[in-house]
Amino acid sequence: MLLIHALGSKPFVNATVTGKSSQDSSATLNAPSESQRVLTAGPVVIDQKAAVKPYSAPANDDFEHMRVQRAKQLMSEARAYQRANPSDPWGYKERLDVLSGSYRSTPAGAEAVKILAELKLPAKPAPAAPASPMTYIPAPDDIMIADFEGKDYGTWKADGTAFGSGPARGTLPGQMHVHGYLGQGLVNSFNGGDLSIGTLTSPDFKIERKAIHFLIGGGGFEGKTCMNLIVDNKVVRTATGTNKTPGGSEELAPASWEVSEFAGKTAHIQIVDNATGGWGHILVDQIFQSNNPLADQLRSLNQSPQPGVPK
Ligand SMILES: [Ca+2]
Repeated sequence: MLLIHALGSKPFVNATVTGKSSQDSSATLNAPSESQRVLTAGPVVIDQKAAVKPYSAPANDDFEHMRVQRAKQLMSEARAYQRANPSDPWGYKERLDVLSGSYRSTPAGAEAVKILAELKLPAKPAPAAPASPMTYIPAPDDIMIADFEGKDYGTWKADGTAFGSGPARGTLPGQMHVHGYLGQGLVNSFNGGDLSIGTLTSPDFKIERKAIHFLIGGGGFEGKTCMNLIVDNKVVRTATGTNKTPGGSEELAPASWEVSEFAGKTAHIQIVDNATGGWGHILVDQIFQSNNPLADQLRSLNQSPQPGVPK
C-alpha cells in the first residue's frame, strides 16, 4: 500500500513564500543640516548627529571580496557534499561547475577548474524507467490542473533557475532515482542541483471540486520546498516532500487538499524551491480537482516496493 498523506484541514495563513529580503533601508544620506552644525570661536564642536558617516556605495573591491568569500563557501559546501555523498560524484561535479563558471576569477573558482580537469567520473547509472508503475483512473468529472506532459510549462510561469524551461523527464543529472510520477514528465526543481532556487506559478483557476489531489516528493521544508494553494492572496493550503536529512528517497507520494470551503473561488498554485542545502528541491506531478477520494483514482501497480519507499 502506498502512504496517503492527508494534509487537508490545516490552513497555513500568511506564509511568506518567496522571501527576497528588502533593500537595506539604512542606505540614506546623512549629511548634516545647518541646524546640526555647532560652531564656536574656540575648538570646533561637532554635533553627534551630524557626525554620522555619510553613506557611500561599496567599492568594487568590496564586491569582489564578497564574491571571493561566496566562492570559498561554495567550495566548502562542494567538499562537504563529496564527503557526505561518495556515491554521487556527479553532484560534486555539478557544484564545482557552478564555481568554475560564475566564480572562475576567484581562487576557489580556479581551484574548481583544476579539480574538474582531473575529476574522473564513473559511467552514469542506467536511465530511469520512462514511466512509473502508478496509474491514474480519472473519474468522468475530474478536472486536470496539470500533468506536466508538455515540452514546456505552457501557461505556468517559472521564475529563477530551479525549474528549468519545462517539465523534467524523470531524474536529472546528479540526482537519485526519481519515481512515483505519472507518464513521462513532472516538475523537478533539481535543475542546477540543490543550489538553485525558483518558483513555478499556475494560471488562475476556479475551485470546482471538493479536493485537489497531487503527487509530491523531494525536500520536506515548510515554506521552502513546498507547493502552496493561494486564494485571495493568502496561502490556504501547503504541502512539502518528506526528506530533510541525507538518504531518503526521490519518490513522489499521493497527497491531497480538501478545498470545499473555497468552492467557486479563484485560486492559483505556486510551487516553491527556496532552499539551497541538502534536499533543497521539490517534485510535483498530476495536480487535479476531484470529488472522489484520492485512493479511488490513483492506483499503484508497484508490487515490490524499492528500499526506502513508504509501505
Ligand atoms: Ca506527469
